[in-house]
Amino acid sequence: MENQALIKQLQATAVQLRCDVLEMIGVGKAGHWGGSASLAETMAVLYFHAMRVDRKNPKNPERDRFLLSKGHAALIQYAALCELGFFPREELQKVKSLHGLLQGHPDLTVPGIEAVTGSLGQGLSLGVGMALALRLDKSASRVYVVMGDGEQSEGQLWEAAMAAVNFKLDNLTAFLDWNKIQATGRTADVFAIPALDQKWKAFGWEVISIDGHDIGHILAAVDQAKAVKGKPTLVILDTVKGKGVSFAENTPAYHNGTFDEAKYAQAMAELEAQKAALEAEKEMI
Ligand SMILES: Cc1ncc(C[n+]2csc(CCOP(=O)(O)OP(=O)(O)O)c2C)c(N)n1
Repeated sequence: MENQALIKQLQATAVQLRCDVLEMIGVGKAGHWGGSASLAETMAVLYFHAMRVDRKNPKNPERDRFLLSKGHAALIQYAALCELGFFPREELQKVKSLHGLLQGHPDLTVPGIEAVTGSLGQGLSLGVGMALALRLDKSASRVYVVMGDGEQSEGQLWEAAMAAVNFKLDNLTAFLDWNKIQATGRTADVFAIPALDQKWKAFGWEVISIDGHDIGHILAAVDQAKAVKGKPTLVILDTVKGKGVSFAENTPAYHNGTFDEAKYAQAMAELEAQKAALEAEKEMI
């Protein structure tokens, strides 16, 4: 597909994923809008273009592995898996309910989920193990791990960062959703870790810093990471927490916030307007 058309299509997918997340949160129930919305473009690129996934056989050995280390943002992963047909759309209405398939954090009962995640700091360790196993199996599959910036204060993560370099895991690509806000406030105020890019470089990783809402940048970074030999790659995504809904952007309250009826209607209207604008642009290509 011509690049411009692909970019437009993935932009529209990202907006659709945000709509699905908002629908899952609904009115009057708390849900992780902020850290889900900041990831929409990355999830669109990974799930709808870059990764090999198989909805009919989710455990296909040739699939790429995806781990959402910041598992509290599960809603954006559920949205992607649902749009790809891994489970019926009705499940989105039952999210976080007692007999629903989809719970607050990724769980192995959900088709397409590789591991239970959400206890922050652990996903990269899982990714290292999977990448090592795939290499032993001489598999061409790759491992993708998404971490948060608040999550960077977890010590286990840095142990995994060293192990990945020690084992020269060039089949591992990690993403850092640098949205600058964590659960209780600005990451810089809660637990400051300056110069993250330099820290990862010093640990021996290839580091690529990009605009995390620019589909073209994300596509290029994924390809660039595949070409790196002998070491893992970290893509730092400069993102806006809550992206796509004006009043929720850059607002710690929407880390795990609630939408009342009016706010929900406004949020959905903003997303629908973005969808319509993208549709109109698509016709001009
Ligand atoms: C080990 C652990 N400690 C605390 C929490 C509670 N918690 C859930 S989300 C969160 C903040 C995460 O911030 P960040 O990694 O920046 O995620 P994002 O802002 O992208 O949603 C915390 C502390 C947790 N899930 N796991």
